[in-house]
Amino acid sequence: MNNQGSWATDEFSGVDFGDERLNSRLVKICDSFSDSPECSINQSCAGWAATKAAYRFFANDKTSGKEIIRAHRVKSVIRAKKHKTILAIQDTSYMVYTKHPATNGLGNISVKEGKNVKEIYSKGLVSHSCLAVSTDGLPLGILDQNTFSRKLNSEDDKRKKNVTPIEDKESYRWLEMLENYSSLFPNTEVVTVCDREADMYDFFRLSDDIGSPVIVRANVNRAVNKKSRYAEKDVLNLWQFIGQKRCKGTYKVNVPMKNSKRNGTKQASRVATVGIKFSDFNLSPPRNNVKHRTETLPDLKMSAVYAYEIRPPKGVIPLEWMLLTNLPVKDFEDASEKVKWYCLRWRIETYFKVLKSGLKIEECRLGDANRLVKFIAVMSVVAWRLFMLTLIARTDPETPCDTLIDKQQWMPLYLEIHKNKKPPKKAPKISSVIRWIAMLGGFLGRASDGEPGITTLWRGWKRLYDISRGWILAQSA
Ligand SMILES: [Mn+2]
Repeated sequence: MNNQGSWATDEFSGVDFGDERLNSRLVKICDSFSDSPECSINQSCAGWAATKAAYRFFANDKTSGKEIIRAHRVKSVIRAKKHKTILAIQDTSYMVYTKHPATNGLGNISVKEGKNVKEIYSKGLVSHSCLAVSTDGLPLGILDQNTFSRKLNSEDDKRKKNVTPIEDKESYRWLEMLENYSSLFPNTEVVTVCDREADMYDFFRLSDDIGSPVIVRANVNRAVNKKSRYAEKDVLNLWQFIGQKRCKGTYKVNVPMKNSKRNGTKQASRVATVGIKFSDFNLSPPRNNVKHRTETLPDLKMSAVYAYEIRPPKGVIPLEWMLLTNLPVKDFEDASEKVKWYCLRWRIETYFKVLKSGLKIEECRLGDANRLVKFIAVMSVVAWRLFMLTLIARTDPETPCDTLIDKQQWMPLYLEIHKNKKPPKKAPKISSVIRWIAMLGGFLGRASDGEPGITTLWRGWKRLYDISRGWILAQSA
């Protein structure tokens, strides 16, 4: 497709690999991938020359995943600036490439054993990303990405686990990323949201030190409000301490459908009512933190917000979150806002789903881990864009669609849905267009159907691609 004025031209206007041809190749690759999501490089790039150029791009030493993400981040920061508060959601995804034994440089990753996973160790890459999301749920872009091959810990490393400073551990990735993006937004409040893996004293301390707040789901039932770093009598653990507080009100949470192929769990979507308790508390440094040897580690003033499902339906795992934050939690309104923001953490899970089940990045054969890292960076931006388009219909429904998608897409889409009624001169609004795309994917749009899901939309996008290609061919005939 014609690259002039394409979204990728704009998104990567600041990219600099030190070679103009590589810069424009990135735009071409991005456009072809977003025109035909879920296809291999060979299918996406029209013709042999373009395919060869794409392979050369990923193999070139001058190109890097870091530069791809950096250029995209500049635009993400501009998008974020329009918001008073944004959420920076960090999470790790494991890209499994076990099916491609010929790929060089992959590390070992462990995958939880489940119904369909027999082998616990697989070959693949670890990708830690930060997705910026507005407080009404619109994905604004990737703020940072760190994709790497994991070295399997030796027995020796395992023994030293407790004496290794955080800077030398893999979990340092959470801190490093927080530090990297926190200074980019002078006038926007950035709240970092993480799951239980980030429940680490060092993470909270860094957050305090640099003044960049976090919300993290608690993993450790630590003793709270201690007076010293040593064992104490009569101290309460976090869950006991918060459990004693009174419920200050209830809040409704939309729990998405759970359908995990990996361990075979299935759960329908539901609206859960959660009770909310909260309190301030002092978080003490863990006794075994190696930094005790060289410095005095402070207690941290934190708040805990506890959300627990009231009357969960039979057979479901009740929702239960203990959230830790260094943002002020003075009343029920503050507390429920933190729960609302934590719910938006699901965005990054869905985003990874777009990347893996939608764009099928685990099927790419580039033969080398370094090339895959760059490929994952490009696809991450393509996935962000598709994900943003499907959600903007909910946050900014009135936006004219032509500010976001090509005429070559919405025109044939209109004709397909309206059975060749003449298309309007003015571009329809984005919420209608997204609904039509969902209908191509099998969405019936009845009152009881609610919002179309990401899988339905995905099927729709793929069909739209074919329809649009046919339409362009017919126009040029
Ligand atoms: Mn995680």
